[in-house]
Amino acid sequence: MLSVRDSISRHSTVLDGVWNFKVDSHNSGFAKNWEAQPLRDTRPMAVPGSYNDVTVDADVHDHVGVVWYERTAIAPKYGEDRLILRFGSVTHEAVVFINGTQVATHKGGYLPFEADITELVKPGEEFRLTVAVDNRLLWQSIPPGYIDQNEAGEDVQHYWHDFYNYAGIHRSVRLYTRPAVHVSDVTIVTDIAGADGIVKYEVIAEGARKIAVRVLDPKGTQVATADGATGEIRVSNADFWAPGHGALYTLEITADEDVYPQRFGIRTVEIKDHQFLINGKPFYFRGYGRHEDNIIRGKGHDNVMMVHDFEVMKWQAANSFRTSHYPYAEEVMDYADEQGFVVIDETPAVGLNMSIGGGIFGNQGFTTFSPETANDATRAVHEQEIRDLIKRDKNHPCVVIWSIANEPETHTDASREYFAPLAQAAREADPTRPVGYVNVMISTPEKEKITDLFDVIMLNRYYGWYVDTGALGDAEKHLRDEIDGWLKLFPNKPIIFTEYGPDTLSGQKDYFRRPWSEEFQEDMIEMFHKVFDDYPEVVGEQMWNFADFQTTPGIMRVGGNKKGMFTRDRLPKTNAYKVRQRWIQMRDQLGW
Ligand code: GCB
Repeated sequence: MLSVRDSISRHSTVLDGVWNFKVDSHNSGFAKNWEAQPLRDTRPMAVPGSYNDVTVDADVHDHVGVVWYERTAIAPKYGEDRLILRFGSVTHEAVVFINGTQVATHKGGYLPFEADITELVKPGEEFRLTVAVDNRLLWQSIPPGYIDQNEAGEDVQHYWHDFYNYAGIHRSVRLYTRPAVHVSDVTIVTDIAGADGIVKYEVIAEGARKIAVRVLDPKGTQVATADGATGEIRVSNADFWAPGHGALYTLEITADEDVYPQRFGIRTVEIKDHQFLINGKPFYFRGYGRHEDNIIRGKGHDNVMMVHDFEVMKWQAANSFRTSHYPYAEEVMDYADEQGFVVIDETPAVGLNMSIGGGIFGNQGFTTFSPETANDATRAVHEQEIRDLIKRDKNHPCVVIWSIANEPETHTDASREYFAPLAQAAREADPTRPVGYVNVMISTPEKEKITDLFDVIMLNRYYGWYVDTGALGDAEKHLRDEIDGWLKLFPNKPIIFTEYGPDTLSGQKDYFRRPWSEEFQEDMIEMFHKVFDDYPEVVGEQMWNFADFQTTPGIMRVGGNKKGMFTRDRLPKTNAYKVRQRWIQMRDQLGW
């Protein structure tokens, strides 16, 4: 889905602010047609944001089910154009009403959706916008979960991913106008020929009589034009997008009356002899798995936090991150393009593994893939998530790998049956980028059954923490053995470590450098880095996690997951300085 962009033919307004809010305590609002009237007995709620931590009311924080948001707005003048209401994301399911009439439903908490509301409003008149938001996770949602009841008969949500189930209207809500005949999609694929860039484009604009494009360089100067819905353009002496160099061109598309500016970067991505090449040069990933997580806002997008996080990552000389474990806000992807950050873009398929729980161990008492648990319907939802993610993010030069799942079950025949069509779907949706999934510790090379379907090996490993706890000598041996095992089976696939690191309580000091201390984090991370440096096939280190983050409570978590390089308020743990030194050195040696 195209992002909202202003142009001569498109105008947008943002509907963020303080909305009315109401918890549907008995999940009976739909039956009672709450949308038909203005909501009664509401309380204020900020949009965008997760609602959970905004109030200090457990009935809001812990509610399982539906909450309602509402506001009024004035419809703008849109003449012959269409008026579109667009949500960046609503977690996890949304039903949207205008003056009581349903205009959209959407499942999946991390991708955008929109509705044409032209016929339901009148320019200059006020209308009521009501959004019912459901936070429930079930076996047929991505991520999955299930609900049972406690002794008091209340619903209890269970899920298997290690981050708090924040919910709400997480990203901006916009109203925008566009002509009835309009650009609805564009795919841009680039190549490099010497000093020139090759730009292939394909525009979809149903009903358009004439389609023309022009290419603007990063300074905004027109450098090429072409006619037609598809074409190939040569940009001579191009300014290539590269890690650390966010050079962005614009393909300005005109389809009859509509003008849509699509940004892109000219760059190539390729895997060759276990190397990961960007613009033909070996690239080494330095960075982290991250979360959209912050104090009070939960998963609500916030530009202040976004810019700050990138500043912190740059301070540390990181060059990349993974959008663990779901698609991030479009603003983040745009900013990564601009800042020249390299991104592994992940679907929300996390927690599809009944052999592990929040943390890593513990059989969950279910079979992962079965007619009653993750089944064909789950897979269809998962496939849609893959397709929709690729549709949204395909033109971002920052995205270099699609990660179709995090730590799913992959050691059974059922898992191969589940994943083979999904790997295929990702390749169909984007034949130009490498596809991978992120592998869990228990899926060792001897047991794992799906790596041959993918281009890269992405490993989350916790030697020294969940196994060999505190015993770094043993941990190192086991880590080396495992890498050797992968190389034997797949000598030509690059390996990226997408998670490693111990929980570390900021301020916990220890002469004996034991687990949970800041000293132990330094030692364990240093051991991993020493091992990585011995293997040219290891082409990336993304530690877990950029910052501490919120999880469900449990005996493995103290106020959340503490594996951050930084605290939840983004202050450095001791290890951050050490890693900074290493990464600055690497940046100086390898280029960005
Ligand atoms: C993992 C998961 C991540 C967890 C992490 C941990 O392997 O991918 O979501 O937060 O381990 O800290 O246990």
